[in-house]
Amino acid sequence: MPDSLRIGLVGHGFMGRAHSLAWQTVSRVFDLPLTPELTAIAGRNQDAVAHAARTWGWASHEADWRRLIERDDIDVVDITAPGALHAEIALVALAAGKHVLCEKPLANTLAEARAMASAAKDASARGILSMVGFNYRRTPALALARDLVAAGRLGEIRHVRATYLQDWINDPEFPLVWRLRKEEAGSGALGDLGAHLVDLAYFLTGQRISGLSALTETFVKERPLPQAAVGLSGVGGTERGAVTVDDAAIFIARCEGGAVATFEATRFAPGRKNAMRIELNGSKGSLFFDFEALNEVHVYDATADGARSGFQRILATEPQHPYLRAWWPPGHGLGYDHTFVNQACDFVEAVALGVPPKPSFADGLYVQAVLDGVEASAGEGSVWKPLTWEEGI
Ligand code: SOE
Repeated sequence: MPDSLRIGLVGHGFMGRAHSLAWQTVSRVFDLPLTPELTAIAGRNQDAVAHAARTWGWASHEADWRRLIERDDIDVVDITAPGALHAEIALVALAAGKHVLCEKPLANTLAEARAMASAAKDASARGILSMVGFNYRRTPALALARDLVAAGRLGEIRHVRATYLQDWINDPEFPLVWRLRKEEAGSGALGDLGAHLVDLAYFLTGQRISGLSALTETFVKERPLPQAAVGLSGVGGTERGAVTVDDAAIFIARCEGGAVATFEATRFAPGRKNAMRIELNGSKGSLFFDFEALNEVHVYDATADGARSGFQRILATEPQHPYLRAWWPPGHGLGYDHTFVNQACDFVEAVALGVPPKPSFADGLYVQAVLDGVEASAGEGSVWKPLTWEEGI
C-alpha cells in the first residue's frame, strides 16, 4: 500500500467541493505512488465546515486554517478559500514545510503573487513543492492541443482568440457576493475567468504576453447585500452595496513569439453558462476548443490536399490521449470534475517524485502580472482613437 499523502483543505465552497471529490477519487482511478488521505478541512463557519467534512469524507475539521497548518498530520495544504486569503495561507503553509496547491488566480494583487512566488522558490530548495490550480490544463483535449502545437502541427502561431462567457450575475438583483467585492476577490470576470484564458494561451503556445491594451466595464454598479450580511446589520433586505470589480474585461495583446491575441471575459453573456472557447491560427493550420464540448478538439491542416480540406474533429478519449489511461473506453467522455481529478494526479505524482509541478507559483505570478497590466491599461482609459462623424454623411 503506497504511503499516505495527508491533505488539509481550506475552504468549503464550490472549489472546496470540486477538490474534495478529486482527492477522494484520484487514487481509485490512477495508479499513484502516494495515496491522498482526506485528513482535515478548515472553514470559519463551524456548522458548514462540519457538514462539509461529513458530506465530502474529511476525517476531521478545524475552525481556523492556522490550526490546520500547525498539525503534524498534514503534508499538503490545498487552498480553495477566496483570493484575499491565498497569500497569507500559502506563506504560512510553505514556512511550515507543507506542500501547497492554491486555486487560481494565485493572489488578489501583484505584490502578493510576487511574495508567494518568492516563498515557493525558497521552499522548493527545501523539497517543499507548490502548484496553482489552473485545472483546464488537465482537460485531455486541451493537453492534446498543446502536444499538437509543440509538435509543430500548426506551424508558427499567429493568432490566439480566447473568450470565457458566463451569465450568472446578469440579473441586477443578484446579491453582492464575495466575488463582486475587490477586497475579497481582487477582480471580477478578469481574475476569475480571464486568468484561465491567459494561462491557457501560454500553456498551449509557450508564448507569454509582452504587451497589451485593455478595457473593463462594470454594468451593474450596486447590488442588494446578501441576506446574511443584512442579517448581521439587522436591517431589512433593502440595503445595497457597491460592486467594486469588473463585470467584463476585454484586451488585445502581443506575445513574445510574434502571435497577436484577443481575450474576452464576461459574466454578462445571457445563455452562456460556462462557455470557454480558444482558437489558435498558425502558418500550417488552426485548432479550436469549446468547453461546452470539452472532449473534442478541432484541427485544420492547411498543408493537406485542398480537395479534402476541413476541420477534423478529434475526440480526445483514446487511451493514448492525456490522462485517458485511467478513465473510460473510447467515446465515453469526461467532464468538468475530471479536470480536478487529473490535476490531483499530477500534483501527487510531482510530490512523490520531488519534481516541482506545473503551473508553478512563478507561472501564477506571470498571470497576475497580466491581470495587473489589464487593470492598469483599462484604468488609463487605454489608447483610444475617439471617433466623431457628422450626421447625415
Ligand atoms: C466561477 O466563475 C467559476 O467557478 C470559476 O471560479 C472557475 O474557475 C471556473 O472553472 C468555473 O466558474
